[in-house]
Amino acid sequence: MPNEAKDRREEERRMQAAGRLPPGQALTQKFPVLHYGPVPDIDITTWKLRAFGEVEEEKSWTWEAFLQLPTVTLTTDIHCVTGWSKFDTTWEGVLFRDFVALLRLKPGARYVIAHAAYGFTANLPLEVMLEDNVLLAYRYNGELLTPEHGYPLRTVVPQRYFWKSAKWVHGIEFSAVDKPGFWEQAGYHNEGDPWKEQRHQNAPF
Ligand SMILES: Nc1nc2c(c(=O)[nH]1)N[C@H]1C(S)=C(S)[C@@H](COP(=O)(O)O)O[C@H]1N2
Ligand SMILES: [Mo]
Repeated sequence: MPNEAKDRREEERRMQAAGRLPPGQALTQKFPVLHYGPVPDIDITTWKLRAFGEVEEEKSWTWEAFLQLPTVTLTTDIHCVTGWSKFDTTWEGVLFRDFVALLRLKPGARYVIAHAAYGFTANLPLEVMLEDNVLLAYRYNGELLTPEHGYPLRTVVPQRYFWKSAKWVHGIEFSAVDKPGFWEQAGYHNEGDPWKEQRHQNAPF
């Protein structure tokens, strides 16, 4: 085995032991691109982000308006269900929690459904989305997202497998009932916690 691969395996064992690399994951230095279907060609002049569902009043933001919102930058690890993890990815965007503070949620709001290009959706409980590291992200390493990685806007939910981080987001729905998203309907686990290895629907845990 070449030294590089050996070093990586060693690093993975250490990171697993240290509780940083979730079970069954391997480290990558690259930034793989993964999604179903083509990369959408988004016209930023007509793009809007719309918040709807269990809100007292629907709101929407043009790209210009969205850029006015206060942002945070955070560096976090991401974990894809296909088995790669990437450490120390740096994202800038609006903290989802701060975004929610701009709305008046109805008391029944319990789930968040991110709506993206071509009808793609990803669902999560509101309480997960309100954790302190969930972003509506539009910069990666200081640059606007590339089209493949979700330009103009994606969710970033580091504590779940990366399929829950929807690219090309244009709608945030608050819902009283859960609505399994695209990958969840395709057989992936509804919660998708990498620390519990919740990969597939029929996982024994
Ligand atoms: N709109 C949309 N977002 C998506 C997907 C998709 O198919 N469509 N795939 C998800 C999956 S399975 C993964 S692993 C991540 C990959 O993000 P990346 O291409 O930026 O690495 O995007 C997620 N977001
Ligand atoms: Mo994925």
